[in-house]
Amino acid sequence: MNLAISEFGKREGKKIIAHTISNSSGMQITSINYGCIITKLIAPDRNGNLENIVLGFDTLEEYDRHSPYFGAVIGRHAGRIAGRRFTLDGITYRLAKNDEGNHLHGGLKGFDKTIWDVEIKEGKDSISLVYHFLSKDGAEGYPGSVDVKVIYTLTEKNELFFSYEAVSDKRTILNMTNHTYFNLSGNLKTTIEQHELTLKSNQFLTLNEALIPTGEAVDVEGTVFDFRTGRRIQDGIESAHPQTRLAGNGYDHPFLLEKAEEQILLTDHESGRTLIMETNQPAVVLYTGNQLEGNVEIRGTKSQSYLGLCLETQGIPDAIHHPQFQTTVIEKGEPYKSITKLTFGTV
Ligand code: FUC
Repeated sequence: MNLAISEFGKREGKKIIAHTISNSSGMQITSINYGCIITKLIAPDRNGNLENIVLGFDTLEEYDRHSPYFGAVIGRHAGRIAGRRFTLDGITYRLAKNDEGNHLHGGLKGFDKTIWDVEIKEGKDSISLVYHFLSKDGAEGYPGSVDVKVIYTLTEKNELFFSYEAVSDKRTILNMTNHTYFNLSGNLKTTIEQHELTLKSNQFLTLNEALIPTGEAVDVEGTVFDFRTGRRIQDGIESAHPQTRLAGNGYDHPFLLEKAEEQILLTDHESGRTLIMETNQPAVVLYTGNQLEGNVEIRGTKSQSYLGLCLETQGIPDAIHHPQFQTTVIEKGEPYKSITKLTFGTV
């Protein structure tokens, strides 16, 4: 295992540092202590070619101008919160407004726009980056001071762990995830339309016009939301299903995950790259980059819809308004722990 450190830029008078961890197969992750953003992830294809498989930039300015959360950690609460308010223990909290009348991905200065402390931990066959920061009581409108850690670990076995640990000094809501856009073709050779996804999920959550869960969980059976035996992303893009149409011709939906091994499998048959994801979280939001078109160059490639897809393992978005779903409330002093293991391979 190897670690390289470089300066990425400056923010709020502080140096932003990029750490690059690599293993002996050539797998490599670069992340910065601004938003815990994963700027680059390099993995071998079936012939051993090492290429980048995520959307990212090489400067902070590009992240400021063009990034719909590329590679960033999301918090305090992933997804949209309806009406940007919620009531907990009789108190109504008003959250920052950053998505029409709603609150999205933690607000105006969410965890994705925060400068984090960083420490390096070296294991026998792994290296971890431990990012830490204290989100103050009232930040973006949320109650409780929350002490947060995000840990990225790369191992010799081409595994990457995303772990999130937190503890609050008040009862509050918390739902963290990572917003990496994957494109397994390598160096953005193609869009993700031909990527095949397999999900151990029997139900998905329908969305309203504002892309917020309606509260209804629907069986995937007989729909383009049925990924249980594998399905190309293209099916949902071309589908006339009102839910994929509403999401901008694609997916932007939470899927409820079964408790099982290999819950998520993404395959690019062209390059042979595969990604397996396993999580302790109840859901994954599949976002297929439906809004990625724009006059933006991403490391020399013009951005377009479906250039990358996100697999955001997390709790249920807007769960605070839907008591029938698993809660995202955390108790005072109770440790929050979310973990997702990503394993990269080839076929
Ligand atoms: C995703 C989606 C959104 C949004 C954004 C950039 O997670 O749920 O609709 O466009 O992030």
